[in-house]
Amino acid sequence: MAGPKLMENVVLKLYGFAVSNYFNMVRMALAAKGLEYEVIKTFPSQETDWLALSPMGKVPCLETEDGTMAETHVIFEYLDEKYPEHPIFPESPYARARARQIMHSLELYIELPARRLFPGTLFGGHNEQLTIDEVKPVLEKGVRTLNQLSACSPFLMGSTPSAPDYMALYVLPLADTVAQQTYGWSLLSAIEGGAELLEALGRDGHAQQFAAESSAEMAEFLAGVRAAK
Ligand SMILES: N[C@@H](CCC(=O)N[C@@H](CS)C(=O)NCC(=O)O)C(=O)O
Repeated sequence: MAGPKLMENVVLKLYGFAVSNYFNMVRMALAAKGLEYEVIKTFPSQETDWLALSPMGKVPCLETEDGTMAETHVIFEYLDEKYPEHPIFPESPYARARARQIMHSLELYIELPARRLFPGTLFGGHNEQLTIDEVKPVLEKGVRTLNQLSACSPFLMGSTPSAPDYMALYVLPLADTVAQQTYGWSLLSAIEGGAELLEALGRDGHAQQFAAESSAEMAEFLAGVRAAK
C-alpha cells in the first residue's frame, strides 16, 4: 500500500494501478469533474490493512474527507453528489436511471462475463469449453441490451460524454479482444456506433494519458499474472 509522497491539501486519494480498467474509469470521472486527487499505487489484495479500506480487497478505492469507498458506480455517484459542478450524470431522474441501467448492463453482462475468458486469452492460461459456451450467450444478450438502451450518438447518452461512457471506454475494448480471440466474433462491431463511440472518447487527452500509462505497465503486469499461475 506504500505510495508516492503525499500531496498536501488534496482531499481525494485514489487507490489503484494504471492497468486496472475500473481504476481508469474513476480517473476519467475525476478528470471530467475537474477534481484534483492523489493516486496511491495499490494492487488488489486480501491483506488486513487493505481490507479495512476496500472490503472485497479490490481497486479502485477512493478516500474522501467523509471516509473511504469502493465500487466504481458508487464512487461515480458520490463524486457527482458531493461535487455537483461539471455533472457526469444527466439531470432528469429518468435519464439518470437510464445511465445507471447502461452502467450496470456494461458491468454485469459484458465486463464480468468477458473476465471469465481472461485466463485463456490474456493471462496465458486455459479456458474450459463449458466457460466458453456459457459466456457467449451472455455477451450476446449484453450487446443486445446496450443496443436497445443507447443509439451512441456518438456517446451513450447523446452528444456529450457522461458516466456510462467512462465505463464503456474500458469495458468494450477488452471484451472485444477476448471475444475476437475466443469466438472470432467482433463484439464491438455488433454494437451500433460502438467503434465511433470509442473513437470519440479516445480523442480525450486524459483518456490518451491513461492509455499511455496503462501501456507502459502492461507487460510487467501480464508477466506478474502469468508467473503467479
Ligand atoms: N465491481 C468493482 C470491480 C473492481 C475490480 O474488479 N477491480 C479489479 C482490478 S481492475 C480487482 O481489484 N481485482 C481483484 C479482485 O477481484 O480481487 C468496481 O466496480 O470497482
